Amino acid sequence: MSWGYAANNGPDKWAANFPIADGPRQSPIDIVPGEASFDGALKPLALQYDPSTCMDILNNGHSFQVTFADDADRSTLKDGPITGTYRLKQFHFHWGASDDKGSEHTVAGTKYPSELHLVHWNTKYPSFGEAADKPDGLAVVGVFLKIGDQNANLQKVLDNFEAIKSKGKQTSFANFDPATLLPASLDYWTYDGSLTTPPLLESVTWIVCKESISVSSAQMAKFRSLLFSAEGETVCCMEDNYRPPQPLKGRNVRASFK
Ligand code: E5Z
Ligand code: ZN
Repeated sequence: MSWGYAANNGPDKWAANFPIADGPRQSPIDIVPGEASFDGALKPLALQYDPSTCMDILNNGHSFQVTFADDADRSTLKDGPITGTYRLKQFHFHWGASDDKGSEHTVAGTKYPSELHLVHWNTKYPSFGEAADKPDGLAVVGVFLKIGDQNANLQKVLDNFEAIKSKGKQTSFANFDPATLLPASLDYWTYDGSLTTPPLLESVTWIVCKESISVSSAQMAKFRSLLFSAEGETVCCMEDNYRPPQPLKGRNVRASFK
């Protein structure tokens, strides 16, 4: 059986096939602001995104992802806690069955309805696949979603959901600027972690934004209109596709802000 988020193949079962699930730097974590150490040496994030690198939207059966051309340094992340240039590969979300849960990271135990992940890979390696299992291979920027005003930029993505309802479906999506999904402040917490889905590789420098972005409850409902299931299979709504917080195991969480 392949991994998922159901009782029989969900986060509690992943360790059977992916023993790194119990490793020293797993994600997500509960971020306790009072225990994070301010680090004045942390640089501001330098994000440079080219909307023309946006390619398509895919339902991969675990989430939906917007994929970017990563064959040149056109959409990049630099500075912050990282060294060198990381290229944007894709962004995706995690969410709940209702608005009271769904984020992967939590802040002092508080869950948000959803969490956006912008996934970048270190160009000191030749490809995403080569970077994905290196300790400094990936950098993921996490952004919490809260319920509030409808998000007009996110709506551009949601307007394509009819075409990607079931697992394996893909549709072209051009000229989208992922920077329009970022909060006004790029203050962040950072720590060394992992992919939050199998293969749970311990290769991610996590950069979690302090400030959340707004989304309407109707937009969250639209996330839940997607399906985990492929066409022709028993219909299964895509929801609760998040991993809960994992043990910190002595790791340091640093803050870019006081
Ligand atoms: N939720 S997340 O941001 O932590 C995240 C981001 C990216 C992936 C998963 C979770 C992802 N998964 C695809 C499979 C993968 O990209 O990681 N492939 C790795 C290739 C590899 C061993 C290289 N495997 N060596
Ligand atoms: Zn993710």
